[in-house]
Amino acid sequence: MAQPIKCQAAVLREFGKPLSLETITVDAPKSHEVRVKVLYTALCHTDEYTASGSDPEGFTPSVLGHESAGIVESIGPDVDSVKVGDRVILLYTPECKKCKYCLSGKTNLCQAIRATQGKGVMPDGTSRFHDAEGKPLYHFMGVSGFSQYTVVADISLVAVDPKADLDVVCLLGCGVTTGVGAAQITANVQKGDSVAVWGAGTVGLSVVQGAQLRDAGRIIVLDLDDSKEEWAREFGATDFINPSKIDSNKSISEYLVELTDGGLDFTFDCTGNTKVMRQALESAHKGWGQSIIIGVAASGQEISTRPFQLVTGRVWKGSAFGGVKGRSQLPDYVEQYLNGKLKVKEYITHHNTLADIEKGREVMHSGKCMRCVLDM
Ligand code: DAO
Ligand code: ZN
Repeated sequence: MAQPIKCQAAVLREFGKPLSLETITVDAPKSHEVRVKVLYTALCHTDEYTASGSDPEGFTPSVLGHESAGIVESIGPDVDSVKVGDRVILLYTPECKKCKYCLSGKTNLCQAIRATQGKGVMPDGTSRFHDAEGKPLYHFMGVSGFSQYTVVADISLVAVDPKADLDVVCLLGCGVTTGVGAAQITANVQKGDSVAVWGAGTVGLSVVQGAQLRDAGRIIVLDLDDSKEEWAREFGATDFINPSKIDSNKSISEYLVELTDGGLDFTFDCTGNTKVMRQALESAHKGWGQSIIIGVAASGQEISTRPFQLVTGRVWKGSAFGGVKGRSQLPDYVEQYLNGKLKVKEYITHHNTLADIEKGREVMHSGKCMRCVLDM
C-alpha cells in the first residue's frame, strides 16, 4: 500500500509573485489515480499566464506545471492502463475513451474530469497535495508538474517507448504537440497548401514543422522579433515577415492577400492577441481559407470581424492540444521523434533545476528562450 511522500515543489502562493520552493506531502493515489515521479517539466507560457492571475481556472495556493514526463511510482486501485515503472508523459487533455466527446470521433476534448480539473482538484473533489502545515494545495491542469511527485487521473497520462529520453519528450506534453497537431489534425494541411503563422514560439514553430512535414507550399511566419527568422527557417518557413517593418500603407491582411494571390489556405494564431486573430482570419483565402486560433487570449477578451468574412467562405476555428488524443495518438509522436522524423530536442534552449525555477522563468521572459526544461 503506497504511503504519503514528502518532496520539493514550487508553490504558487500569490499571483504575480515568485514561486515558493517548499517541502510538500503528496498523498497515495486513490481509485483510478496514479502517482508519478516527475523527472522533467518544461516551462510554458500557459503556466505564466496562470501565475500572473489572468487565468479564471488559476487558484492559490497551487502547484503549476503541465509539460511533464516521469515514471509511474505507484498506482491506486482499479488502474490497468499503466504499471509501476512505466515511463509516461502527463496529459492536461485527458482521454477516457468512454465519454460522449471521446466517442464522437470529432474532438480530443475529453470531458470525463473536466469540471474537477478546472477547479484544481482530483476527480473525487479533493487534493493529493498538502503543505508543511497540512493545508491542501490546488492541482493545475490535471498535471502539476512543478512537484517532484504528482498524482494524476489514470486517463491523464500515457506510457511511451522506454527508449525515449524524457528530458526531450516532455515537450510533447504541450508545445510541440499543440502546434504539429494543429497543422496536421485540426487544419489537415495538404501538399502545396499555403500557410501563415503568427508567433514564432514553440507552438508557432511546431505549426511550421507540422505543415512542412505535410509538404506545404509557402509557409510564412510573422513575428515582431527579427531574431526569430533563423528559428522559423530552421523549422521550414519559406518567408519571414516582421509586421512592424512592412513597407506598405495597407493592413497586414491586405498585404498578405496581395502577396499570396488572394490569401492563405490556412492561417494560425499562436499569440493569444485578439487583433492578430482578426488579421489571421482576414488573411485567409476567400471561399475556403481556414484560420485556426491556438493562442489563449487574456480573460474577458473577445474577437470580432465583419460577418461577411465568413459569409464569403472563410472558416474560423480553434485547436487545443493540437486536436491530439493523448493516450491513442501521443505514442506515435514519440516514435516519430525516435525515428528522426519529428524535431523535438531542437526547441530546447535552456536547462535548469526545480530549485532554480525562478531563473528559468526569468530567462523565459527574456525572449532568448524557446523551451527551458527543468530537471526535477
Ligand atoms: O474545456 O475541454 C476543455 C479543455 C480545454 C483545454 C484548453 C487548454 C488550452 C491550453 C493551451 C496551451 C497552449 C500552449
Ligand atoms: Zn473522454
